[in-house]
Amino acid sequence: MATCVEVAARTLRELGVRQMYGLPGGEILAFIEAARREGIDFLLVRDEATAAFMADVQGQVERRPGICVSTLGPGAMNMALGVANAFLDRSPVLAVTAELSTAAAPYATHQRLDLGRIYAPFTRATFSLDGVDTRGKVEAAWRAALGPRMGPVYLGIPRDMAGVEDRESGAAPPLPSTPPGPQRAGEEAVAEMVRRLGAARRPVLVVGLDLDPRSDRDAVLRFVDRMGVPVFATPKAKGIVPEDHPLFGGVCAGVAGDSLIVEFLEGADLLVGLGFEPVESDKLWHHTLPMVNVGPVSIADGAYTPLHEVVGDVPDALDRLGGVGGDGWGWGPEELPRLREALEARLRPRGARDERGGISPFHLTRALRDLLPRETVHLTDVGSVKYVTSQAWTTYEPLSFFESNGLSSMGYAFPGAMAIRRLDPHRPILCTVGDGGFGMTLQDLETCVRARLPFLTVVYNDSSLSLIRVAQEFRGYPNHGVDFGPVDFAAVARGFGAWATRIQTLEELGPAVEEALASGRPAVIDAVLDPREYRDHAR
Ligand SMILES: Cc1ncc(C[n+]2csc(CCOP(=O)(O)OP(=O)(O)O)c2C)c(N)n1
Repeated sequence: MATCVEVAARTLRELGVRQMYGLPGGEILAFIEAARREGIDFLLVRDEATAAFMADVQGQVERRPGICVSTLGPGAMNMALGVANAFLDRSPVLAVTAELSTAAAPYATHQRLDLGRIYAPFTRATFSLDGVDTRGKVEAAWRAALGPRMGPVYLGIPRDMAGVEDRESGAAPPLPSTPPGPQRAGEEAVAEMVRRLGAARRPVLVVGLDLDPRSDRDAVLRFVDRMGVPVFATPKAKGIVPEDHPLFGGVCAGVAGDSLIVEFLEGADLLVGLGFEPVESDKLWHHTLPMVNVGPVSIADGAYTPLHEVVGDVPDALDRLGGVGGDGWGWGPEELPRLREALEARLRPRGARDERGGISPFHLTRALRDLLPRETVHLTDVGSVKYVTSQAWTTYEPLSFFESNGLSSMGYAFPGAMAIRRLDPHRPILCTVGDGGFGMTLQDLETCVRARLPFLTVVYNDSSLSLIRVAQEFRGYPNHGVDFGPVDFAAVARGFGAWATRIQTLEELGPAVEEALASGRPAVIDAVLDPREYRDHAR
């Protein structure tokens, strides 16, 4: 007979799980051992949040749950950040933690936290195994992570489940491990959308994270071409519309040059979301401007409801919207190019460069784009760095740009790059991260060295929490509590066994990138920045 943890591990294996990320404590060892015996690999990382961010990015790419594992108490609390990120980035994740032994729970207080309740607000469902119907519970957890809207699910394993023989109660009927896909959208909803599109004079399209980047893409591009109006992408949908498309306007929702984009959106008479998800919008234009949406699930939430929604299978719905559009739109031929020029001017540094040296973040981003292949997967961290990279880095393919946006958490990009490398040993990968964000995750350079996960990280190093420094300045507060001392991240990275160098000028970038890639090792370029242009980007 199999124990509860053995059944849990076997079920995961049968669901196709091949790897998990985490950091153990004694209480979770039996589960990790059962998984090992099932052939599920466990990658030890140096912080549980790293494990959860990795599971999140893997989940986004594979559209099936990534698995992160921690012990109870402190490990579970550390992991919570990455799980919360998966919740607001709509990524399927199974977050497995140990729980207090069920026998001891009524008496023990050491490390006792009600993890199910702690995780509940930022997961789709929570489960705790008790040795009964374990297969059904693990399958239900898996299914809950997949939809209707994807997200993380919490699975607690009490310590004593290692020795408990599992039994089937016969009460839980087996269910398919994937939920059904979106239904065909209703006729009336589609007809009403056709009417609204027909009545619009100046519509724009907003492509968002609720799209399936693989299966929805072709229909979205056909729709964009049929409409023939400006199209914008939210950060997490970057690449679904190639950014050299003549109708592409820019990245909307809280990145560099946002006020220019919002002004442009205000000049539209209808925002047409294609899988738009309001969780990406850090402002309220989706609420204050007239917005309709076509998506796989409803985006009505709390007091927010779009003017009209078509909910269901997206490619089918878009194709049924027919040959809308034509020559009648009220957009002048110069309006989109004018926005693109204004955005470019907003991104470019103005005036003389700082005589103390330092590289322009905009020019650094563009130079990296020129140096790296078109299909590079770029993961960027939160901060001013994300503002500039999201707007200035051109993305051409779906799933080739990743950032934390719903939660906007620092410390995401580096683990995300680790996950991409685990999934694909060959694809070019770039991780861009501020010195603040890198300081939160750089210890996992050692994991990259140990597990042979080579990729290029470029640190946008300005010894400051720049985005917050700019916000402080805008509010008229004195500089206080936002600047770090200088760190030589190249020296630190070498200490972890990585290849690394430090650059002070843009001319040094090309040779540095070449050497970094030739090294075949995890590589860090510590780029010393002149961050003054960040002030303009934040407007
Ligand atoms: C975990 C976490 N803590 C705090 C914040 C608030 N925050 C947003 S951006 C930012 C500054 C990031 O600094 P850095 O990584 O150096 O990037 P920069 O802004 O300098 O480009 C902070 C503190 C956050 N988003 N996530």
